[in-house]
Amino acid sequence: MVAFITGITGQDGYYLARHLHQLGAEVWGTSRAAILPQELNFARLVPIADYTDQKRLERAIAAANPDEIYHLAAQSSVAASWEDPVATIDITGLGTLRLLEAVRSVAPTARVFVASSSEIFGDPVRAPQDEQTAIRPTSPYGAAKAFAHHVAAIYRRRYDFFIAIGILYNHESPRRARSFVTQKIVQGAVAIARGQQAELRLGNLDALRDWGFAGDYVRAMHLMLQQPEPGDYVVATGETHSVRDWCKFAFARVGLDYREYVVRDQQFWRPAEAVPLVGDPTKARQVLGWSATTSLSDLVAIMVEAELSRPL
Ligand code: NAP
Ligand code: G4F
Repeated sequence: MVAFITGITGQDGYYLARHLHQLGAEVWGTSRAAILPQELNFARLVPIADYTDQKRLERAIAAANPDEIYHLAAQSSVAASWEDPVATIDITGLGTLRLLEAVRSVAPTARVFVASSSEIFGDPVRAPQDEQTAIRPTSPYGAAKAFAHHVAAIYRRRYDFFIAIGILYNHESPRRARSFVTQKIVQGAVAIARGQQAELRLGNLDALRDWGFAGDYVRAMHLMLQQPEPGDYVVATGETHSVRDWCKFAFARVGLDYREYVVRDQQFWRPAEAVPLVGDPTKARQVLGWSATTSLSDLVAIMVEAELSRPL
């Protein structure tokens, strides 16, 4: 089996590539980087300097001739999407359409996974959300993912392609970038415990999310492409936690009380969510036999331990 991953050096690309490799797949992956990290040395790198270059993508997919394509490449930060909404729509939204057009040209029989997001629900009408919840995004990133989600469903219907859509809720790991709140808290707590930092400035501590472990979520992506029919799946834990819970767990893990170090900063504040983003993963459990296996406290422990053992 040949798998082609866009965004292989991202958090999910890393875990997915390793998972597929363990399952015996030949793995190809795109990146703007010139080399892959050592841990991905089994994979074939497809350097892509510019994700708007559709012909380059077509040539790469044609060369790999993949059975499965996982489309992960995106500008994936909600906060950054407010800084550069046009680039976000281009890469995250139109980038998905370019990928689907490349599939139509050179790999119409490949099975395709498209990464959608719980951000498509924006300020949702109800919690938990499922595959039928109304799509009404509230950020440029959410709008870009809503476009990607719709166009993937349209291509599935119009061309009868096997396209699975994962409505992914927040998932984290030691590979998470610091621009996301979980890694910011973990790295902040460790730096404070080491005396390298005095305080940690955060936005809304009461923001509620459904946080899982990336290693669990990539298993769901693969399972979606092994089904007899393509479909949409919410991938989530079904549990709600706050940013404050992350602070509590992460600081406790290094022997500190977060209340002495965390400072509220308007700069990182987003509008409060009336209804929390939390997913109902019933369909994934029933159809894919998938469920999240890592609790929030275990996830925090994995990330704190990884941070403590990173070379200084
Ligand atoms: P990530 O760590 O940000 O990785 C995405 C990769 O896309 C990057 O490593 C980057 O690879 C590539 N990319 C291409 N164009 C880019 C651009 N203009 N700016 C920044 N990166 C660009 O994301 P992830 O957490 O692995 O998420 C994988 C997919 O799932 C994404 O589509 C994301 O939107 C979606 N998703 C993630 C979550 C989550 O909680 N992690 C939840 C819902 C949905 P190179 O730098 O190597 O080119
Ligand atoms: O970690 P975050 O930046 O992730 P966010 O915005 O939920 O987006 C992530 O999950 C989405 C799925 O729902 C993905 F589609 C997306 O690609 C990405 O992976 O923020 C989480 C929460 C927010 O409510 C934010 O307001 O944390 C709150 N927060 C509080 N203080 C902060 C901070 N977020 C960041 N980044 N930095 C802060 O200082």
